[in-house]
Amino acid sequence: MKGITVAVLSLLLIAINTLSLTESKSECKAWLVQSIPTDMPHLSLVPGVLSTADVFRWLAGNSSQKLDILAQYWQLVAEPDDPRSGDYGYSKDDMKRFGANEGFRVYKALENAADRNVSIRFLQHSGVYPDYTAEPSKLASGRPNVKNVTLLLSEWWGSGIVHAKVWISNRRDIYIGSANNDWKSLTQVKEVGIYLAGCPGIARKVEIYYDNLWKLAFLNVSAYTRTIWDLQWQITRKVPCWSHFVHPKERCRSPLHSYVEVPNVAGYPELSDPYMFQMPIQTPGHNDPTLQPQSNYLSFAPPELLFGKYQADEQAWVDTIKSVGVGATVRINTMDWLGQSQYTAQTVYWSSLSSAISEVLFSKHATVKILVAHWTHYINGTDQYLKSLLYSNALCSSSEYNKCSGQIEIRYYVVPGFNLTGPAILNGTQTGNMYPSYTRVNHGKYAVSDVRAHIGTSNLVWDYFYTTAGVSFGTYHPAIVSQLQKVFDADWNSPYTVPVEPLEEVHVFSS
Ligand SMILES: *[C@@H]1O[C@H](CO)[C@@H](O)[C@H](O)[C@H]1NC(C)=O
Ligand SMILES: *[C@@H]1O[C@H](CO)[C@@H](O)[C@H](O)[C@H]1NC(C)=O
Ligand SMILES: *[C@@H]1O[C@H](CO)[C@@H](O)[C@H](O)[C@H]1NC(C)=O
Ligand SMILES: *[C@@H]1O[C@H](CO)[C@@H](O)[C@H](O)[C@H]1NC(C)=O
Ligand SMILES: *[C@@H]1O[C@H](CO)[C@@H](O)[C@H](O)[C@H]1NC(C)=O
Ligand SMILES: *[C@@H]1O[C@H](CO)[C@@H](O)[C@H](O)[C@H]1NC(C)=O
Ligand SMILES: CC(=O)N[C@H]1CO[C@H](CO)[C@@H](O)[C@@H]1O
Repeated sequence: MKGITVAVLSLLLIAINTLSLTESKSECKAWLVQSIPTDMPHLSLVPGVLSTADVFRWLAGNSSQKLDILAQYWQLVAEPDDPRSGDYGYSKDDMKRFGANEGFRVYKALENAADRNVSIRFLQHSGVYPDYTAEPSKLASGRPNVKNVTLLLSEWWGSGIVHAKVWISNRRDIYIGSANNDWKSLTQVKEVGIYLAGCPGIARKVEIYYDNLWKLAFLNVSAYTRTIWDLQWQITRKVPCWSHFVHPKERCRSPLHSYVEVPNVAGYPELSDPYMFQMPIQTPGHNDPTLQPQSNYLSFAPPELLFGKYQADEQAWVDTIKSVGVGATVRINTMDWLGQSQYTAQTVYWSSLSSAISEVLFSKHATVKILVAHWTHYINGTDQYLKSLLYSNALCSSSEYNKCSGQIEIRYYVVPGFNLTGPAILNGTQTGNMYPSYTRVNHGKYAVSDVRAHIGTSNLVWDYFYTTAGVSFGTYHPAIVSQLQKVFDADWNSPYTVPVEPLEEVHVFSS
């Protein structure tokens, strides 16, 4: 058993060395990518950031051999004439003003790639009402070069979905970020991602994760899942039988690529040395004249889909927070924030990120700025968790023994028009809505310290790290770090944010 582990590890090391050699000769380029909702005239634009619609069109347009897409759902083509749609009842002029044509153009670029005989794979969750998987099915229909698969992670983890948004073209060009394959994600929702062009070494690694998900879709779920007592999270839940949450004696052999074993430990502990790839990346959107090789990483969720020595997505977020220098600032942007689970049968209490934030507040005097979305589908309970986090400011200055001068600041991001969303006509009646359903929201998921940038696909809620498919790219590249800080600051300093107020302090023993 030990011999096998050592052999696997040395193979891994050889693979890692080969990767860094080939990659250092390559011309890997990275750009930050955003979608900015219409009608936000007071948001200052950061130069050199690409638009999601352009990047999606280019990824499809430049694809000549292979195109792999991971999506939660598809709604690239707007449906203002479908009474079941959240787009219903808006006029052609309205749709044009909303930018719906950008989604249509991405769909056409995919259709063209399909017609060029590019080998295409679409893997998605079941999609959303009313279209579900209509778009990928239509693209696959009658085209043997296009494969589409629906993967329901709830069958594997009890709850959870495919939530990663990833495009890989020609095994070298990649998008990772928050944007769905939805016209609204291009012009009505605030999104942040990264476009990596000419980066075969990174693409190959993301493709392994893609292949793992593809494989899951064809395995016999009942043969490969167990219901277990999860020692770490203190709930009973369903997991793949190779999960490290399953006692080693009952664990099955993983049909996927293997991941480092940590004996005598339940679950997936933090790795002291997660795999980082050292390589130079050009940043044409924000020039870094030095072009030194920097440390970069990928991280994945849920942990049962990890391979090699990659870290779990939760660790990559925690390590990004903890990467902050003494007296420096961490910026965190998310749609949802909860210190617990959202969709599990039993509720998990989850303090991983808030603990990391309070730790750097105390020990490093860090400033932590957090932007959370406030919109139509805002989750109840968010405000209480944010206030509980803000209470660390009171703890920080609670005693004369404390040498703590950090500061947590939290703001809601309120996209104007968020409370006037929905179909224009419902049951034959004008609703007075100004924008279609599921629009006008800050949906990006990233963190950036003074030294490290992390761009992900997951909301900051337990489920996204333990039952839901998510991918992040992270880097210590100074140009990417500084440009991502600028993207955050443009939002933070805009008129579209509102401070979250701390709880009133209650003095109990005032003698
Ligand atoms: C290919 O990508 C480049 C940017 O990387 C872009 O300028 C070009 O328009 C794309 N080509 C097509 C056909 O989409
Ligand atoms: C499409 O590609 C496949 C495999 O790459 C090839 O076998 C097939 O002949 C191609 N079809 C056309 C119409 O070019
Ligand atoms: C799936 O696995 C279950 C449990 O091992 C078994 O009973 C069933 O026959 C399998 N189904 C298929 C299609 O192989
Ligand atoms: C959230 O709280 C509001 C106000 O108390 C209530 O109207 C709404 O139904 C709640 N939403 C959910 C999903 O529980
Ligand atoms: C929508 O929200 C804005 C800003 O919070 C508020 O001023 C306005 O009154 C709200 N409108 C409706 C219809 O609720
Ligand atoms: C619209 O009509 C349907 C069927 O007639 C009904 O079930 C539904 O509740 C109505 N919705 C609203 C918002 O009135
Ligand atoms: C899983 C899934 O969505 N499959 C669809 C793929 O596309 C074909 C059309 O070619 C549909 O028939 C499938 O239902």
